[in-house]
Amino acid sequence: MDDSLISSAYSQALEVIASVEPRIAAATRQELTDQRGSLKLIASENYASPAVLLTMGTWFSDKYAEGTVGHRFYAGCQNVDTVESLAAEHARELFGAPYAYVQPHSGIDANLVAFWSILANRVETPYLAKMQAKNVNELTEADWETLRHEFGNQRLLGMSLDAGGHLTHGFRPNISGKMFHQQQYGTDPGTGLLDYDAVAAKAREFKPLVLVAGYSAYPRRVNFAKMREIADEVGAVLMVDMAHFAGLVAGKVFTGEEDPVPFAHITTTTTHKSLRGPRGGMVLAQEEFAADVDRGCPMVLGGPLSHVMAAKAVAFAEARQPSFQTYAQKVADNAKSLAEGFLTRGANLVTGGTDNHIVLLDVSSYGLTGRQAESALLDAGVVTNRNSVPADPNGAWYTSGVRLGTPALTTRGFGHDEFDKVAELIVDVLEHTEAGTTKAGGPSKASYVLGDGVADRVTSQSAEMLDKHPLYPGLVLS
Ligand code: DSN
Repeated sequence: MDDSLISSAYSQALEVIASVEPRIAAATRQELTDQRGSLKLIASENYASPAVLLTMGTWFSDKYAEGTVGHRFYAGCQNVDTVESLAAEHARELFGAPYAYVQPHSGIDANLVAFWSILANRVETPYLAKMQAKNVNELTEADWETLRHEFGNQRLLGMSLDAGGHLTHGFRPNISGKMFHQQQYGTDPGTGLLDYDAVAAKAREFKPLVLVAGYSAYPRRVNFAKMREIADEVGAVLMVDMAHFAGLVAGKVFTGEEDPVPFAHITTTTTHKSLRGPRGGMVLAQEEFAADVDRGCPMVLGGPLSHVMAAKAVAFAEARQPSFQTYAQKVADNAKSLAEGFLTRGANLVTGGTDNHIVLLDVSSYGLTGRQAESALLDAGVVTNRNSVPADPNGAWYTSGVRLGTPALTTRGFGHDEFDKVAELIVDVLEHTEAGTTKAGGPSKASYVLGDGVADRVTSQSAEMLDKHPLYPGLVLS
């Protein structure tokens, strides 16, 4: 693509925005400057292409389109139908899925659609029979009472938050932990790895309706064939949340038993993490669940964001190119380089390494909480997020870990040497940060003291790498 086209598209768009609210145009420019000038290591972030970003900024944003393709509750949806059909078709091809639902606005929305689809599909109530007969009006008050009881009395088994699961996998403060009776499986206390026998034993005892696999902070691959065996043995539906690693599935890094799509009844994802698309969600399903998933809007979703569905189609088209497979492999290779960089410098990694895109650094050996480490790193231009480690003594707010991911900097072109250097810079910051004290002089889990000159030293060394691998290299704003 001609760089001058992108430069003029954004420059002119910013002029238009500035003519109405200059502070938003200024903040948008500043965001680009900040993203260009920092080491983005948040495992769930990436940089979408200009084509994906530009697709979101159109008049599709103005169109309501509740319903499904060809069956809308609003008139005039012919172009939205084209967009949604294309996005779903690309998604089915990309992931080899029988059915794709591209309307969810986020990962949490996608998971809600999945939960309600599973309940509607699997819970034996008069409601189900009457829904299938398409005559919901036949439901009596007694039917509704049974429905409320049955739907509210189901069990979900998911990975615990501190082992790397996600809050929507049955964590109490999330609706998933309230709408289901929930239990969690963890990881082996010695190795930090998933223990499939332990998951199976828990599933046999708990007998969940839904077994959730997938993670947002587990630095290892999962064998989804084994998870499906466990689900089948106890009669559960296997739901996989691949939000974090969808790019590694699309890019054919995770194949065979590591590819969740053939094994899961329902697979959910976001589209903006390793998949490098617009901010949004998606549900892939086996045919058996398609009709229930299709009811996502208006069941639990508001009207679809047509401009984002259009951008999903563009991103999926990009991900179907061979170059995306090269990218995805580099994401995984770079995570290994980052992990090795830490291990050779004496750092402590949960599970002792990685074989996906995540490195989970346990910062307690530096005498810091995750929150202190995250803040000190940010001072040095290294953007990360604090994260619990298994059995975290500091809980989910302060934590003892920092989660790092390679998708974003790999998009910028960082390779082995740069990620080794990133590990060196992070260790430099952590070794020169001390836990601070509270106002009363006691130990603090939040305040910290970063050594003199460390931030400047790290920032200038980062700048060399960031300059060598610019973000949106041809984009020059006038
Ligand atoms: N916020 C995403 C993450 O950082 O993993 C998932 O919720």
